[in-house]
Amino acid sequence: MECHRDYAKEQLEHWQEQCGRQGPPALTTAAGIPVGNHRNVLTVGPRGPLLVQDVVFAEVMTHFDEERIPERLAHAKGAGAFGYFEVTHDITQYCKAILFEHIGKRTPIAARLSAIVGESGSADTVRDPRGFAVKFYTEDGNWDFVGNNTPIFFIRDPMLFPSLIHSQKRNPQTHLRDANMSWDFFSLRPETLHQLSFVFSDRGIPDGYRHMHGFGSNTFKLVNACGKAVYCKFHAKTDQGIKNLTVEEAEKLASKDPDYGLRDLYNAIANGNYPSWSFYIQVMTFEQAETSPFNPFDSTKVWPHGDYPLIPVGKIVLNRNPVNYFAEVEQIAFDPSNMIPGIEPSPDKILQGRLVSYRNTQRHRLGSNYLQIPVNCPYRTRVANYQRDGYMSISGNQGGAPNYYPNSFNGPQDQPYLKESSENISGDIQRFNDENEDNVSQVRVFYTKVLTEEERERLCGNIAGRLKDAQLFIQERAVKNFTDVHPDYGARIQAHLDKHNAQDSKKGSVHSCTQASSKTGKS
Ligand code: HDD
Repeated sequence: MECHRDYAKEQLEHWQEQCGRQGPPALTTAAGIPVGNHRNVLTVGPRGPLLVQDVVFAEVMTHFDEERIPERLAHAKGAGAFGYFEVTHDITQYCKAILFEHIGKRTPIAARLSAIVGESGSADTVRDPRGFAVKFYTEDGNWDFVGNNTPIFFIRDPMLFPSLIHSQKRNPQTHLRDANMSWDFFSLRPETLHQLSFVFSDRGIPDGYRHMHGFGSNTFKLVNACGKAVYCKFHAKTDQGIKNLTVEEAEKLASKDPDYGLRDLYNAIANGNYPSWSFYIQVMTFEQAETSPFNPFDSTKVWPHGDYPLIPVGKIVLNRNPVNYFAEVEQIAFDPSNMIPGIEPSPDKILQGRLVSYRNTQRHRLGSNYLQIPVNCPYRTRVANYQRDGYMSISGNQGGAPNYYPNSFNGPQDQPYLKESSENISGDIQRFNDENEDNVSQVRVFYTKVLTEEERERLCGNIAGRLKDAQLFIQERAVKNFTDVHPDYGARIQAHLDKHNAQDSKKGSVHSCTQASSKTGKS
C-alpha cells in the first residue's frame, strides 16, 4: 500500500487537532515568566529607539542567533524515525547480546537514514551512498548499528577518511564541488573501485529511504554465552523491495522536491505503512578467517554469500515519526563504539578508526554530555560511573554518589563476569601499506556476473558523466583502473568520455591542462 495522504504537508493541522479544545497556552519566556507582547519591541515613542530593558526581545533574538549547531561533517542531511526490532530466529549459539535473547523479543530503536556528501539542505535524490544507522535501546545499554546502504566502503585504511570526505566536499578556494578533487583521489586509490562501481550503478540513487538495504559494512565479532567468538557481517534487507530512481527522475525531483526522501518516509509512517527490514548475519569462524583467500577485515570486500550464507535474525520496523526533528534527529548521535556485551570489534582497520572518531565529533557537535540528551540516553538501563560535570549536565550529575574509584561508599563496581572475548594477535608494529592488495577481483565479479548488460551500460555512462569534468590526465588514470577490473569496463567508460570530450571541443570548451594528459603516474 503506497502513501495516500500527504501528512507531512498537513502537520500543523494535525498538531492543532491534537491540542483539541484546550486553546493556546500562555506565552512565557524561557524562564517561565508570562509575556504580554511578542509582536512589538519596547521603544521610546512609536519611532524608536529601542530600550535595553526589553529583555523579552533580548531573549528572542539571542536564542535565535544561537539556533544552529554544527551540521554533521558527513551525513548532514537525513531522515529519522522510531520503532522496534523483533527477534524472529535464534542466534544465541553465536551471540549473547541481550536483544537477541529469545524469539519474539522486541527492543525499541531509533533510525537515521542519510546521504553522505551534501549539506543539511541538499537534495535527497543525489547519487551518493546512503547512511543506515540504527540505535537499539537495550537493557544492557545502547547498541549503535552505524551502516550504509552498501556492503563495502571506499577505503580500507581510516587514515584516508578525512581526505576521502574532503575530496568529495567543497573546494577550499572556490567553495564548489570539484570533479578534479573527487576523481584525483578516487583514481589515486584503486581500492575505491568496488564502492564506486556500486555507487555509479542503479543502486546509487535509491527511491527514498524505504527501498534500500542497510549493511554494517564493517566486520564485527559476535560472542556467545560460553565466550566463543566468531566474526560477523550485519545485513538489513528492505521488505519494500529495492527501488531506484533513474538519473532523469532523480534530477527532476532534486529541483521539484529536494526533500523527497524525508517526505516519503514521514508520509509512509504517518499513513500506517510502516517500513521494515529483515535483519541477517553472516558468520565466519576464526579458522575460516585464517585461511580465507581474501582479507575478511578489508572493508572494500564482501563475504561471498555462497561461502557465508545469510542467517536470519529478526525484523527492524519503523512505526513512529519524530515528534520534533531537532530534538530527536538532529541531536541523535551514533557511535559504532557503542557495542553491548556479545558484540565486539574485529581487527577491521576502518572499524577500529571509527571507534575513536564518532564520540569526538558528537562532543564537538553536541557537547560533552551529549549522551544525556533524551534521544541518546540509554534509558532502559541506569548509567552509573565516575564521569561528572561538563557543560549541560542535565540529569542530576549522579547526585551524591562517589566520583572516584575505588571507593568504600557504594560507588558502582566492576562486573567481572563481563570479559571481552580473548583473541591471540601478534605481528610487527608498522604503518602497513595495503594500497596494492587485490583491488579488482570482487569488482570484476560485480561487473561481469552481478550486473546485466543494460546495467553495465548505465554504470559506464554514469561514471563518464561525472569523470568528464576532471582533467584529462585524471580521466586517463581512472580509466586505466577500470580497465584493470575488466577491459570492457575501461573501454566503455572511455567511449562515453570520448563522446563527451568531442562535444566539449565542438563547443570550444578546452579541457585545461591537455599537456598534463601525460601525467598518468601518481603524484
Ligand atoms: Fe562514518 C557519520 C556510516 C566510515 C567517521 N558514518 C556516519 C553516519 C553513518 C556512517 C551512517 C551517520 C550517522 C547519523 O545518521 O548521524 N561511516 C559509516 C560507514 C563507514 C564509515 C558504514 C564504513 C564502513 N566514518 C567512517 C570512517 C570514519 C567515519 C572510516 C572516520 C575514521 N562518520 C564519521 C564521522 C561522522 C560519521 C565523522 C560524521 C557525522 C557523525 O559521525 O555523526 O564521525
